[in-house]
Amino acid sequence: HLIEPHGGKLMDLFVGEDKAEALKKEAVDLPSLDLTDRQLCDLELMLTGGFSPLDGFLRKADYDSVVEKMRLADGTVWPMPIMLDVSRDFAEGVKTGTRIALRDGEGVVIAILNVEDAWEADREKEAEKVFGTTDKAHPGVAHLLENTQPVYLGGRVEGLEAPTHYDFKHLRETPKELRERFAKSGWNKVVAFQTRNPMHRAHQEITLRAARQLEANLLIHPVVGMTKPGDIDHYTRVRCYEHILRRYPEQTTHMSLLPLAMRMGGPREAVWHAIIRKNHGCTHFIVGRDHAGPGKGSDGEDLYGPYDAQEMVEEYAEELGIEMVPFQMMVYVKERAEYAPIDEVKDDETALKLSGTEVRRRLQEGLDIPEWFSYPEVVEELRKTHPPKHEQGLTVFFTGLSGSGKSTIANALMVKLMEQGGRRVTLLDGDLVRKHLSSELGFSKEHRDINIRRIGYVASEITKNGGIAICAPIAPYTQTRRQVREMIEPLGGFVEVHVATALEVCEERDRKGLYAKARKGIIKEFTGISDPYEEPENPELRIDTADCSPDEAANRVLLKLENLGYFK
Ligand code: PPS
Repeated sequence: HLIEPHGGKLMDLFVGEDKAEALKKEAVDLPSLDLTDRQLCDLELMLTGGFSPLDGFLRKADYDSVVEKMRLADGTVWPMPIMLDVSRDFAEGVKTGTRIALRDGEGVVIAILNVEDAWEADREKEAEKVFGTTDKAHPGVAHLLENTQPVYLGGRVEGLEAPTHYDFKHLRETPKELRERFAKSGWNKVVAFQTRNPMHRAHQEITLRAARQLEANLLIHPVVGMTKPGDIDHYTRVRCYEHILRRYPEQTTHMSLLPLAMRMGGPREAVWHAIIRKNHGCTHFIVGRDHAGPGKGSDGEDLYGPYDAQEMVEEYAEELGIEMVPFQMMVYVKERAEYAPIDEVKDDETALKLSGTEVRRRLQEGLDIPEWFSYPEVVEELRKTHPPKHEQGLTVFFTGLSGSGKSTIANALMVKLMEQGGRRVTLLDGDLVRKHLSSELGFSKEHRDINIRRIGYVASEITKNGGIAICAPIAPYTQTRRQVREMIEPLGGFVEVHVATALEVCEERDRKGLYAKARKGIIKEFTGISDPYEEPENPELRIDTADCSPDEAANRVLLKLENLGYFK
């Protein structure tokens, strides 16, 4: 006998093959919505019963109650609002009774939503109640306030088919499949471990201790849907998990992947995680220090206390049914050569730990990560996807006025890099791009922004694949340059070089005769003359070509790249 699902019944919202065929035909004439990755994650767990007792997206009454009281309208504990957010345009004409075809990224109809409620919510209030703050440094809050569409739809959902995954198929199991596995293997006490990070020895220690204490089996249940921006991608993580799994006693431990979109909601999220694990047939759930923590707020203070999540799960323990296994932070005690909870370390002992930030730094610099911290095969796996800086891709982004010398320096830099050899280099010069990528664009703010985003996109792909992209557009707008930086920095290096040659000097040179034409009004919207140029405030490097030759300038860029660690 396995633990009861939340609310008493494991939901399965799929309609069955015959009805699915009929619904697919009906869907052709229905309004249809292409779901975001996040919505698709929510829908998948709803359909398979991971979100039992939900039978669809929250209706208005449930939403209000969840936000205010952490309960569905019928009183069942439910901490996280799950609605379908849509634009006002889309919502126009949608009313009670409207049926909407919900499609995945490839246009396949996954489910049909029967709209029961459509409303615009007070999202500041939702943030305050659900996340305890409106600080956008909190990723869940930022998503809610900045990237969530204004109209919420709620109502029952009919599932046609599960969203397709091509990766790690053999490791993905629905609540039903996991329950069947547990039943078959006679696992009636299972402790689940939630994670969004690679697992190192401290994590293994926690899970082993929990399983031993309880004499229970262990489920490693990592999130592979969406985690905190900047996290290590799930492909790398799953390969790491596969390595560490071999280090567990045989027959005791199982790993399964959870397509959850996390909100980093700390305490409320911990309660949600517990419910999801209960639905997957687990009897116990590990909650460690700072569970599902969003990090620090914009004031530099932690958004939640380290054990807030444990306290909230404890508060609801009775109603949840799944038992929490709380853990202190685990540290390596040097003198004992073993791990221990931090509160069990004696005064004369040395507690060792490495923060996630420190691990990332060591990967970046190619520095040692000790064996007490992580198994060598796990570290090696991480090093493959996180090579040291000098093996990573990189974008050098020049910005400056027309005639400032961007192209000349960019060319010289490219040639010098080719001379060094060993790196693949692509030059995305302003004129070149306008010929090949942006030939239809003019020089309005809108068109310039499109142009820069295209350059940014191409550069991000080059960077992601380990090459060096050299860009040299004018790129006059700060915000657009920031967007490009944000797009590229997670994938490799981004070095902004402001070619700060003064307008008078550029105009004096007037190589292409454009300034003369701009002054006469023959060319409109000309940067510096009749169009703005916003100077970069914090570029990695600023060069004025009035007092240095192209050779010198390119050399300064090379030295800067060296200084930032991009060469060995
Ligand atoms: S932007 O703002 O970044 O999209 O501009 P960019 O793609 O770099 O294009 C700049 C080149 O186009 C020529 N040109 C103009 N520049 C600025 N303003 C106006 N109105 C304009 N019209 C044509 C100019 O030759 C620029 O090349 P560079 O190499 O910068 O001199």
